[in-house]
Amino acid sequence: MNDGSVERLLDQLREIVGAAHVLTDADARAGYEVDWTGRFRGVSPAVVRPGSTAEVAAVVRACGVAGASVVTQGGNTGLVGGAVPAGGELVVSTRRLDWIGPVDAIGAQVSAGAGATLAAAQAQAAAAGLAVGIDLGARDSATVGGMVATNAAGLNYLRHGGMRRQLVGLQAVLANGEVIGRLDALAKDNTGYDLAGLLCGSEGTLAIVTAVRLQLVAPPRHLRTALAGVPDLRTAVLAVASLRDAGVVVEAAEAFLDEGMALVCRHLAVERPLPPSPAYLLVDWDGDVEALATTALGDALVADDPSRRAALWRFREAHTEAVNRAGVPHKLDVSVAPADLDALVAALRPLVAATAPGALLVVFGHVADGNLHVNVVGPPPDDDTIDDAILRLVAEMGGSISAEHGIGTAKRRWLSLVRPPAELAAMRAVKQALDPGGLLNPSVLF
Ligand code: 2HG
Ligand code: ZN
Repeated sequence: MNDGSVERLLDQLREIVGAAHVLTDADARAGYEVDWTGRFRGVSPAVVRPGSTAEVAAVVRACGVAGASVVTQGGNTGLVGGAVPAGGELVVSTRRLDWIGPVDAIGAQVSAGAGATLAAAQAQAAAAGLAVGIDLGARDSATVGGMVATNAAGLNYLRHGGMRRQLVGLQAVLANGEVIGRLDALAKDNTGYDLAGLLCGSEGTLAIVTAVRLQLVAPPRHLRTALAGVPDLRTAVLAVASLRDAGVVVEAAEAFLDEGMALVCRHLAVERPLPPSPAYLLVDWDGDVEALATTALGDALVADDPSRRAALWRFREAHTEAVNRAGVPHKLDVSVAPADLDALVAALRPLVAATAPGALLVVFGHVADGNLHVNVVGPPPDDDTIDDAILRLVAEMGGSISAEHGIGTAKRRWLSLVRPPAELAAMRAVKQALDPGGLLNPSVLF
């Protein structure tokens, strides 16, 4: 687009959303042009902040006519560069779509605008004696629309699944400006293609999600947390399996390694809570403390009140910020069969030592899901040699190159490692059918 047509488009967008919600000033745009880690950046002609689904539709129509592509951004907590204007796109921010409806206590459901944060949805559910089945560290910023668009997973995946499982319905704007979807309380609907399920995890490439309707869950009654040292990740996986086999409701099972514990303790300026151990398991379960006797966990620290539980969780949740403090991280969010986790860690250490000598390797994640967050700090942000080596290793082990964060712009190069040509062709055909002009998140996924 030349300068004149950009100016004409921006004038139209000001008409639609109001001049105050079209940000063109470099300072105002800055926070939308870089991701949370600082690794992924772009420059956008403007950030547009629509206040309703109708405004989103009008924005998309105007951009379509002008041939200006857009990237949709919620809380900008994604970790694969999928919400920054990598190709100079216009940013459509959903943050003003932050309404939350009343909880439907009979159906245990709630509707919310795409820009409502997870924390706000959690608070609304809690006030009605219910809970959102998903929780994640970025809860105060992550938006429910972004979480649907990326099919976010988080800490309770083993218990309640990912965002697709919570989704009753949604409302979305297609690339042609049409609004599709439903937000009603219908528990069952099997009338053809599941478009909500398709848009969930499509990373903004097929439509802009403007509202969601979520299934809520009963909150745990006696939530307890244990933190224990373990010799390896297999021991952690087996402990979770024995809890499950004993009928204990496991709500979360997270693991991290000693390098991560040391880094987090330095970052938080606190003492180690336990004697050093090769690995640690943090487990949440709903039930009494005797449940732990079914496992081989030794001297576990156990907490059952919110503040002591939060103190134990801090050692796990602070990993992301502690890593960021150390430098701009390369984040590889991978999964393998839970039985292969130790083999993956054993292969990672020499691989990183050889490929990125002197780099800091921090590994943690959702151990029951076989999902490790491999963080490497040291190589320059735009050098993806280490990413390539790790993703190839994981693919050779039959794993996934993205367990939960998605492909974004960060992993496009490697998608063909895990998705065969026929599947990639089917995905492209869907993209072509719904967004033939390549208007929506053109830098993402393919
Ligand atoms: C988590 O599980 C998030 O904490 C972030 O998925 C992971 O920082 C990371 O690599
Ligand atoms: Zn995670």
